[in-house]
Amino acid sequence: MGDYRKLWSDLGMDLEKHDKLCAVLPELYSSVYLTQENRPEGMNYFNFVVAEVHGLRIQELDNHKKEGGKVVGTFCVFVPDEIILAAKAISVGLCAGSQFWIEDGEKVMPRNLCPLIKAFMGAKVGGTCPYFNSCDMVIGETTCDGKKKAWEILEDYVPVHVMDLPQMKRSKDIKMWEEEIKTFTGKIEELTGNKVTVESLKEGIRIANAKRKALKRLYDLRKFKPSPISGLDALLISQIAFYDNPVRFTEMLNALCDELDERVKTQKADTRKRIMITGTPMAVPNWKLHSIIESLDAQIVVEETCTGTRYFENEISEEGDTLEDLIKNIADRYMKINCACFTPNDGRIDDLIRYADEYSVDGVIDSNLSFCHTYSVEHGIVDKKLKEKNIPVMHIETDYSSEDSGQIKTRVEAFLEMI
Ligand code: BJ8
Repeated sequence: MGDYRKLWSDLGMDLEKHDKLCAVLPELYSSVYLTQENRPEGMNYFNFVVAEVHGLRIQELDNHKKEGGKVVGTFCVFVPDEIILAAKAISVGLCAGSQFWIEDGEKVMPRNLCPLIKAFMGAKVGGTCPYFNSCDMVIGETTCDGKKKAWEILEDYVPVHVMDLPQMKRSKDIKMWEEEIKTFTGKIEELTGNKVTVESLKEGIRIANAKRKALKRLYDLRKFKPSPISGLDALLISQIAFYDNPVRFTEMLNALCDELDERVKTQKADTRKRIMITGTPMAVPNWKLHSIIESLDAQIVVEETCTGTRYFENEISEEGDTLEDLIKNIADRYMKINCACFTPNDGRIDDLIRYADEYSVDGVIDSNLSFCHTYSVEHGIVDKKLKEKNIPVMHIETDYSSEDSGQIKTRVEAFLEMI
């Protein structure tokens, strides 16, 4: 990575603390990722993106801002990127997945809270995330209680706009979500000084749909036996999708899929168990569970999470001549995401049963970040419904620390033997 210290300092970051983070990440990445054998050539681009995660991409954001553009941070797959793209702003996902940020997060948040929330708060409070410090505004949402209340604290550090996400999916809720997207559009127009037009919104939809299509293509390739790409690599690609330039990302992912198309023609079957992960999102650099599972005789072939299928399933229709039409299409697509914040959330169970079949899954691991009540409570239903279909399932509750890694490994080993 080049020298970006001036850039980081101009962003108001704590350079000394940030140096400590920069010392940990490359080591973690090489031990988890670069030790994998027979990785596709196309992963070199994603290696490069990780190597430059606090460098080149931040430089791109800075250049965009110097030309008068705005950067918008998000924490949930319900925030419609299409609107941000239509207003010529850049959207970056800010969910944080490292234990490094927990200590600072706990200075402003209770300890018995989901690590994802403590980590993103810590990244901002400690001044160690250049993405956060590049944001002109961040978008919160009323999903779980922890996030909902975190926005009130975060407002002391950065302008926040909160989208009111319904908790049910009746037609009046979908209508309300449409109204919420309209308010959000006004807010983004005000921030950027750019009007969202039918043309610019159609272009935003096209860019986001193309990214979804490429991710779907990758996941379809994972249905082959064996999958031509590790679960670790697929997870990394999904994580990068949240902050890379979407057009370049789509192009590079399609190039990787071209390579995988060839790979599936020559690979041989193996004995590894095919695992589906479901549950809470895994924000970068949370590779803990994937690296444990794939160090055993198993391959992760699909993630029913927001860093997996929930991010890309269902495209948005471009049909319509007015902003009203397009916003309705956007609301319809987003309300198909099956997050445990909704009640009921039967769509998630249907997805799990369908994916188990489509991806020829041998077993499901329901992975839950500690203190995430919605997903933890929903595990009871996941467990019951999957067992009714004779699909083996296990539950893991964990955080970002490595203290329980040995114990998780033993439990997963036993599960793999059992299936
Ligand atoms: S659509 S999963 S990205 S809310 S922060 S709910 S882990 S306690 S992230 Fe999410 Fe949107 Fe739903 Fe997806 Fe639990 Fe933690 Fe809350 Fe979390």
